[in-house]
Amino acid sequence: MLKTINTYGSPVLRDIALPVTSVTPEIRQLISDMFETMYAAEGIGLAAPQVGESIRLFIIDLHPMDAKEGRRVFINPELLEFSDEKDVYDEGCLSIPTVREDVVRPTAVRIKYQTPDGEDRNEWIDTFLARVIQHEFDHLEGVLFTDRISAIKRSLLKKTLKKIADGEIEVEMSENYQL
Ligand code: GNR
Ligand code: NI
Repeated sequence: MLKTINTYGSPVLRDIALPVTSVTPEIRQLISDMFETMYAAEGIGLAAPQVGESIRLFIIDLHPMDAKEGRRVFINPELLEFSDEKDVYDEGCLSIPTVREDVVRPTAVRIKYQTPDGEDRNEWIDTFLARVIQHEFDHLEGVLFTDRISAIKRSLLKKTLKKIADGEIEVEMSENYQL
């Protein structure tokens, strides 16, 4: 089932999400719904708070067109270490439609998380995945990428952000997507 993506101004995007205590059938259904929703919205990542569930879980698929292998699920993630090296990328967010801005972040991170099968993983990630992981992790802390740009750039975006908050700019959903 497709979920509605909450946009800028929705209070749930500012909440600190709660840990997932066990992977119940409801959580498995949520994960499945999140993939469906993410593909329909043509995103490469989605955090549970974006679909109204304030729990510590996000999904990523950097290559949605390349079948199922790219699907990643991160439950109760912790970012344990960051590279000193940083880079810049023009980020977007499904919850902030039409807005893209350069965000500086560490190039690599160490992430500890659980899989849906209850396994603990600990990985050093030094590819573009590290960028998306940090963006998604921020959602679990109530942080949006627009919080990480300069005050000047943010003030230039103020009108657009207000329009999004007022429901005048909506998330585009693709009409014919493939699961
Ligand atoms: O689809 C998305 N693209 C993206 C590009 C650069 C950095 C992060 C992202 S994640 C975003 C989907 C989204 O809003 N996830 O929370
Ligand atoms: Ni986002």
